[in-house]
Amino acid sequence: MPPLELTLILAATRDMGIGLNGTLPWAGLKTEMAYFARITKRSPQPPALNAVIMGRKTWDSIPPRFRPLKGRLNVVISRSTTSSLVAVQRPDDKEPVVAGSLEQALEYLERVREAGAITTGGLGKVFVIGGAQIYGAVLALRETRRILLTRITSDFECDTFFPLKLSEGEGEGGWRRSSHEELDAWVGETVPEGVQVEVGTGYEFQMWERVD
Ligand code: FOL
Repeated sequence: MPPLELTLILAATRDMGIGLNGTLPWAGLKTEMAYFARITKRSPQPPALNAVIMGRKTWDSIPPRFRPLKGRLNVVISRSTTSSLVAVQRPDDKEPVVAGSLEQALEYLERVREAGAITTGGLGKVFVIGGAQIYGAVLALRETRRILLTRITSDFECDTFFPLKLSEGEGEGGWRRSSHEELDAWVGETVPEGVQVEVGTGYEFQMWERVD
């Protein structure tokens, strides 16, 4: 089997701000949040199940009524987990799978994929949904091929930043912006193009791919 491919998904301001006080810096971007939910759920071939990997602080930031994120295999990374995940843990609708490190989370998903365990249709896409610490660790991995970035064009105060600058034109360190057609093809739907405005906040859906 080829190595697991990881896709980062995030919304960030122009200076790559992603969070403030343990939550999103903006409020009321319902259509943007609906995009996140739809894209992370959508499976290339149902009934395959996609996975979302997140850090413990991101888990805490999700409103309790929305977690685990439904229709996705939720994997939470926490150093204080008691689980060693030696066996393939069976998640349910109430509890996420908890891994003690990013490496353990990826090993777990490899086992799910090879065993075809947990999901009848197998494992679909694997998304990394934050936060900054987890993004930083994942960006260092070769398995990380693409970034679904929602570029927020308004300014917001932030205290947490995505650890890679993706500025218009060329990104830093081997990342290039894909065409809109490439974005549509990869996510499997026609994504609105150009600047979207919601509650007075502008944003644009983008995809970035590793150059090598
Ligand atoms: N990526 C993008 N594009 N936008 C985001 O807001 C975003 N947020 C996170 C990671 N990547 C992102 C992390 N934060 C929920 C809440 C916070 C969060 C991620 C997800 C959440 O509650 N999601 C529900 C939808 C809730 C709703 O419909 O309002 C879900 O089912 O996905």
